[in-house]
Amino acid sequence: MQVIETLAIPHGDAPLGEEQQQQAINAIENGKVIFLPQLTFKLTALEQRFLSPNYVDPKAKNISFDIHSHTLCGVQGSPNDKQQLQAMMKRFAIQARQLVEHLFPHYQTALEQARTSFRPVQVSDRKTSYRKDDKRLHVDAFPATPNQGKRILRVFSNINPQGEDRVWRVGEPFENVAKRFLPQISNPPPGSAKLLKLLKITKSYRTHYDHIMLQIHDRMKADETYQQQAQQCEVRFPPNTTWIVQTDQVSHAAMSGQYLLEQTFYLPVTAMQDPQRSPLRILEKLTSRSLI
Ligand SMILES: O=C(O)CCC(=O)C(=O)O
Ligand SMILES: [Fe+2]
Repeated sequence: MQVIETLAIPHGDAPLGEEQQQQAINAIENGKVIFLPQLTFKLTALEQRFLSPNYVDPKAKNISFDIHSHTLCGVQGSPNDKQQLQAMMKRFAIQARQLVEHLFPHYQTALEQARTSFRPVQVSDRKTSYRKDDKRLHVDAFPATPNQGKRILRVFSNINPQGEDRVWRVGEPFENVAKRFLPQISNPPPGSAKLLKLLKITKSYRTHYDHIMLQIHDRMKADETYQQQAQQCEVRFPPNTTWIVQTDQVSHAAMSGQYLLEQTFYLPVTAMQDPQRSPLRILEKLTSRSLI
């Protein structure tokens, strides 16, 4: 199975032909990684100093930025450092948005821009619990931020200055993952979603869809046999390249690499060219019930 779709576009704002736009939307909705080998995010001379793990709060694994509230989290440094880091991440956020709007004009009005992250910590050195360990194959699901069926679309740029690739493994199609793990998943205890919301453990209501996606995420990561034996392939993203993935659908694991910028978007399923390809509709088909 081919997991990568390579698109030769030199700039995020270069006009795309109808054919290239169709290629992009088909690839992303079919669960492929869109790889843009020519698309580079450039740091200014002053920003080069941020290519160090020293600006991330040791308790956080990355620095995150919210373009709506203009807040930076997980950062340590002088007010000047923080201001420049924020400017760098904002620039990436704006470029990522332009890129996605150019590639997928169909999504433009429905896209919601979520967090931007800068990941300056070497992935292979990171020690965490299995649930938080992104070196294990998983599909994304966020415990505190239910997305209620919306798609998670992420733009990544490797900005490593030492020639180091970002190395991923990409696993089997979502429907196979779902068929494998669904039989193990039971309903949440009655009233638990309301309680989680009341106690502010979740930012919004954890729908049945969110419950299943979190369970799939956790069970994939916890299953050592699955990690080793599931169909998978290694994918390497060299420095100065960009890639786009719907990480709720594409089983992935980040094995090594340092210095990555990432932008998350949410997209309602109804904005897709073919909503039947979404994890929500696939899970609804497999469970024969409505999940949101
Ligand atoms: O940091 C990376 O390369 C990807 C980690 C991951 O699993 C994600 O961002 O969803
Ligand atoms: Fe992930």
